[in-house]
Amino acid sequence: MSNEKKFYITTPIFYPNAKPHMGHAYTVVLSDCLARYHRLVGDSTYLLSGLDENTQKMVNSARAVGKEPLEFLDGIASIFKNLYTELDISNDQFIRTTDRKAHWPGAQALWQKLVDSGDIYKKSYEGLYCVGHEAFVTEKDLVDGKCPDHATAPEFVKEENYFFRLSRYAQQLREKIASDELHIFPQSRKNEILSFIDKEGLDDVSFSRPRKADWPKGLGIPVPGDDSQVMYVWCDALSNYITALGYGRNDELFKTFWPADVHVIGKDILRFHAAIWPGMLMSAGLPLPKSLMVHGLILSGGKKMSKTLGNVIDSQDLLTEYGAEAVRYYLARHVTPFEDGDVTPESFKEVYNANLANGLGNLAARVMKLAETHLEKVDVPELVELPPEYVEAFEKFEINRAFDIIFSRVQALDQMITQTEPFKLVKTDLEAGKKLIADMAKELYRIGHFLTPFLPKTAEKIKEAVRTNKKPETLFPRK
Ligand code: ME8
Repeated sequence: MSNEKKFYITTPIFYPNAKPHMGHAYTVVLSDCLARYHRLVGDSTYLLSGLDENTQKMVNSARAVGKEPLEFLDGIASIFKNLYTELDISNDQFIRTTDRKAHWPGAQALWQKLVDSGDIYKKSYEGLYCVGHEAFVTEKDLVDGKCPDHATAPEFVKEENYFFRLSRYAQQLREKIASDELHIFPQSRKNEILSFIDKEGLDDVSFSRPRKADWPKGLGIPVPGDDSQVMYVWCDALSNYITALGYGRNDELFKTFWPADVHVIGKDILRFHAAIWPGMLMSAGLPLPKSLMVHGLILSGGKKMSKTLGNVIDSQDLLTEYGAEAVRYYLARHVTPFEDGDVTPESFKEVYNANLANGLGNLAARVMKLAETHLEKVDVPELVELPPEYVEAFEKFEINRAFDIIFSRVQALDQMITQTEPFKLVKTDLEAGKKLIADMAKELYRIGHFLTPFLPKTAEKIKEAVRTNKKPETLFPRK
């Protein structure tokens, strides 16, 4: 099925100031489903994820537990990596922005391009810095003097910084977004950023901070030519999308995979990705990403689930209780990607029992029990064509819809068994009964195939069961 196409997909690089939670699991599961889908259709696919490490938040968290920042980072990084392994995330690379070999040369090369374009200048600046956002905020962003997202008061900062001339690119960028050259999904987020540009324009951005005396060596990328300054964390972080491909050091992957086909992000970081990042790329004369998939936020008690707010649901608890496939199932199908949604342990259990234990798992057992009893073998289809509406849903990043399409086939097959009663038919018309059962087993095989992007292990077990004509072990025990 190979068609020589490439697909480069990225997740945000996360702040390692605490353990990952369901929100992070959500982004990486959606990204992984997309990556696995593109591998399924034969695209040469690259999935990147990682950590955004040169941050004040992380230093504060490390010190709060009495650890050295770099040591603290290694601990959190291994927790993230374990989560990815458990969730079966097929990332090709895990980039860390403290990585001086993989990340720093590219970030500095990109900075130099911005300098060469005349887009970096020095100015003294005073403003309010929200450590939670790792960004300057203004009075009008605050409620009762506090950042409403982080429930903390910003710090007043007065310093001399390098600035990036983002304002220069506002109009050009507006056109690229309006024309979908940079395609923002969903439409509502595209409108949001367009109206932001129209109302407020794009201000130049503070792009460096004075090096903090209490930061350890090895944290913070020095500004080329000025060691007293480190790159602003968002400038450093956004560049990961190209440094990971070897930009500025060994271009091979970069040439193959850039521009990104999609950056998957949460709506909280839309402006950084829809304004600052494309601005940097334009300044450097590099192609823009083709699209942004901007998903909603997972809420807990009606508020954004966040480490800073302390209302997280630990993905580990659900993983231990239900397993990775169930967590992937819930996140990919039952959280609507483009809206916010509350996740509760109760709803998790309900859909698990209804759709996995009693639904898919039970169906596979029923069909394969019939096949094993009445057939010698099943001729599995050699080439399984993907339903066009499933392909279309993936192309629009409507991952839950693609998943629903497969589950409607699960239901249809279930109904077919109930209506046609093949276990009775084999008694009255053996050949017709066997033909019916073989058709059902083939449909089960196709369902297995279509499930590959979402539930890779279950998909393989189902296909294997049909291939070997054997009822599989219980796929999803009732809880
Ligand atoms: O913003 N629901 O890192 P971060 C859904 N380092 N997704 C959520 C979520 C929630 N409640 N909470 C977090 C940063 N996420 C920067 C990014 S990229 C160059 C730098 C997911 O650790 C979602 O993808 O705060 C969100 O955009 C991202 O984590 C923010 O992660």
